[in-house]
Parts: sequence; C-alpha cells; structure tokens
Amino acid sequence: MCLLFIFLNSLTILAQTATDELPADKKATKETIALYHNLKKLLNEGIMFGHQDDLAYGVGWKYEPGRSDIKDVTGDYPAVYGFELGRLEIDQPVNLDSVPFDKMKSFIREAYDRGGVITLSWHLNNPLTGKTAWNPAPGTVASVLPRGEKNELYKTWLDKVAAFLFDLKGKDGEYIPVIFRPFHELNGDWFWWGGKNCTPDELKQLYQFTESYLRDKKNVHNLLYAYNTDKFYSKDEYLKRYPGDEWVDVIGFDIYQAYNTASNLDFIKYSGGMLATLDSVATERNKIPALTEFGYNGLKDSLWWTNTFLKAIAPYKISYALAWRNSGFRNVDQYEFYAPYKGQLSAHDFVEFYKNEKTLFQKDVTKWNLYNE
Ligand code: BMA
Repeated sequence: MCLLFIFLNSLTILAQTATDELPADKKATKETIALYHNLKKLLNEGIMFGHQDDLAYGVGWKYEPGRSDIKDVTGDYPAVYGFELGRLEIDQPVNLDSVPFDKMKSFIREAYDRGGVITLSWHLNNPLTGKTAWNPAPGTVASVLPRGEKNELYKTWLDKVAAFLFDLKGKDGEYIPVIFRPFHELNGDWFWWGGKNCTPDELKQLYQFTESYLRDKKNVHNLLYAYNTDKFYSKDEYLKRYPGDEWVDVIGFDIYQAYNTASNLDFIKYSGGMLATLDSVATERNKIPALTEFGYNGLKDSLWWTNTFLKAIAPYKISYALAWRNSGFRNVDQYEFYAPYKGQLSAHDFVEFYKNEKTLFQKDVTKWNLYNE
C-alpha cells in the first residue's frame, strides 16, 4: 500500500514536471506552451508531415482557396505548414517566392483553425550590402550585432517581423503559435550568417540578440525557437554554433537527396546517421528534434516515399519532417517540387506513406488539439 502510494506520488511529480516545463520564452502564451508540451508528447505517436507553402500554390496552380497538392493526392492536408518571411524586411508586399504576405497570414490562420502547426523561415536580405541572403559578404554578422553599423537597421527589420507575428490571431484573439526558424542551414557557407562567413560566437550572438529583441523588447510571446543546421558529420559540428539550451526549443537539420546523398541508399545512410545524433542531442538536452527541411527534387522514383524516405526516418523520434516547396515546372528540365501532385509518379506511393501508422497528417493532429493542454 505504502509502496503504491510512493509510486503514484512520484508519477504525479513527474507529470507535474512535464507540464510545468517552459519553452525558451518563459512568458510564452498558454497556447504556445501547450504546443510545446504537445509536440513533446507527439514524439511518441509519430512523425508529422509538413510542406512549405502548401496552401499558396502547387504544381500547375496558384492561390486556389482550400487547395493543396497534399490534399489533392491524399484527401488530407499536411500537419505542419511552412511559410517564408524573406523580403518582409524590405517592405515588399510579396515574399521572395512571390507569396503575398496578406495571403500568407490568411493561410496561417486557416491552418491554425484546423489545428495544424505553423513554422516560419526567413531568408532575410544581407543588411550590410542590401543584396540577398545568399550574399555572404564578410563582416555582415558583426555589422548587425549591437554597436555594429547595421544594428539599428536590423532592429527595424525585427520590428517588421514582430508586427507580422502580432497580426496572427485566432478566433478568440489569441496569438497563433509559430515555430520560428531563423538562420537556417547555419553551418553551410551560402548564407551571410552561415559557416565560414562569421565565427561560431558571432552566430550565437546573432541568434541570442534576435530572440531577446523579439521576446524581451517587442514582447512577442507566441514563438518556439528552432536551431537549424544543414547536413553535418559529427555531434561537435552540430553543436559548434548552438546558442545554448536556454535559447532553443526545436533542433533540426535540412537534408536533400542530391549531391553526395544522391542515391536512395546514401540518403538513408547519411540521414540515418544525422537523425541518430539529433535524437541523442534532443534527449540529452530535452529538445524537440525535427527534420526542418527535406526533399528529393522531381521525385523520379515511384516508391521513394515508402522505400527510401520512410526507411530513413521511421527508426527515429522526429517531431516533423517538412518537405520543401512545390514551385513547379519552368520547362521540362527545370522544375522544383518535393511533394507529389495529382498524377505525379510517386503519388500512389505517397498514399501508402500517408496511411502508414508512423506518419501524421492534419486529421491526426486535429484530434490532438495541440493548442490546449
Ligand atoms: C530555395 C529554393 C528557392 C527559394 C528559396 C527560398 O531552396 O526553393 O527557389 O527562393 O528556397 O524559399
């Protein structure tokens, strides 16, 4: 009896610890905290499928209300919806992939109303040169940090991000929680914030400055923060630019089936190694692991979803996997799509992937009521 009491008591303590646990933003809204807890719980249920710009356009269509390539193929929406803020900072009405920001806000509200998860990336321009995110001019990160010549400019850019986030509200006026994924692929050399273009310490300061400005100065409290590398080869490399546990909620990396992971077998092998490392970092640091971007452009393998992708991800605990955007065909040889569309070669197999018990789509997560404890 007494032992049973102690056992039940310790279970209660464990349960309390889990629900008392807070994300990086200790003042996060209750919906954001609920999402944070539920994402952790869902790690035991399966992997949510996500798709960038899913509601905005697909292969051969743009801005058709309610449409989604994923829905065309499976009858259901993805569980996670990625959108992109690039060019918001320079007051453009449309982002760098031609999605109008006002439409983006409606898509976000629509996805949230269905109980979906929202994540935002930001390919922000280079503040030092005025060129794009892909302009790795030396000294850019230093120029953005406090006392740098572009710090004031950068703050005005963050003001615009904050204004965008304040405009995301649900039906009861609550702020819509968002997984914010700034400075992604931060170990690669192609973005001004990445790899050899700044020191690891500068990147950490940039991440921390950005987060504390949004959270503590602007009082944005509907964000979970994602730390996001590209491919990596060791735990040390993965953590080299990590800003610290107190700044991060979600940890992830991006991987495409291309270059040195172009074959199915290499993709399974390399992503498996990275996912194993990610899982162990997530467990040690109590973070939410995610495959923050993935894709096999053109999907030229009719069984890719079950024979390659599922084999690559199923052994691991991952909150979600976000397929990159279906921008479509420019001509027969020039195309960009990472999810199937109706009639596409891998569409049939994608339905099998959808039916697999490991994968979660909109209908699965709606039941979980992710924004309530
Ligand atoms: C890249 C490509 C580009 C796009 C950019 C930002 O991976 O999809 O076409 O402009 O992401 O979304």
